[in-house]
Amino acid sequence: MVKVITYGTYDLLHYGHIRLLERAKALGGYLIVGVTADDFDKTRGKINVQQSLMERIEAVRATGLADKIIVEEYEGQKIDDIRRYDVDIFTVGSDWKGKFDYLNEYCKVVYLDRTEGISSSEIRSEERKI
Ligand code: C2G
Repeated sequence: MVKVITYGTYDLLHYGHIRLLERAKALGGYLIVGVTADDFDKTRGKINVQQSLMERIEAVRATGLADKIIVEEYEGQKIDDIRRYDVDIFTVGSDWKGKFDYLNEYCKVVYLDRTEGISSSEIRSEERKI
């Protein structure tokens, strides 16, 4: 079976995330989702994540699209995961286009079109207005 891996924060899970996960799953059949640990997000400049790691994992689990959920904790983990789980395809939204080309050495890299008009940051700022 073709194994696909994708990563993300999935804060306040929304339609854009779900569409990404649906298309990621459709690329293969077995989908591994890496959810970012809070400390890892801080190191990459994501400082205003609203939900805890457990809440974000539960939201991804609730979609029913992930066959396996792992936690992404450090820079460089993607290469380790691709090797550990014998991954065939790495995929992520097109907002990252080009950024993960280096993974082509380990598996196929696919950028899926980002869903326009929705983002966790927008939802967070809407919350502040209420
Ligand atoms: N996404 C999307 N459309 C949106 C918003 C997000 O397709 N409107 C996709 C992103 O491109 C990503 C996934 O949904 O593939 C998760 O998005 P985020 O939670 O914002 O996570 P991100 O910071 O993109 O983490 O190691 C982490 C990864 O590199 C990506």
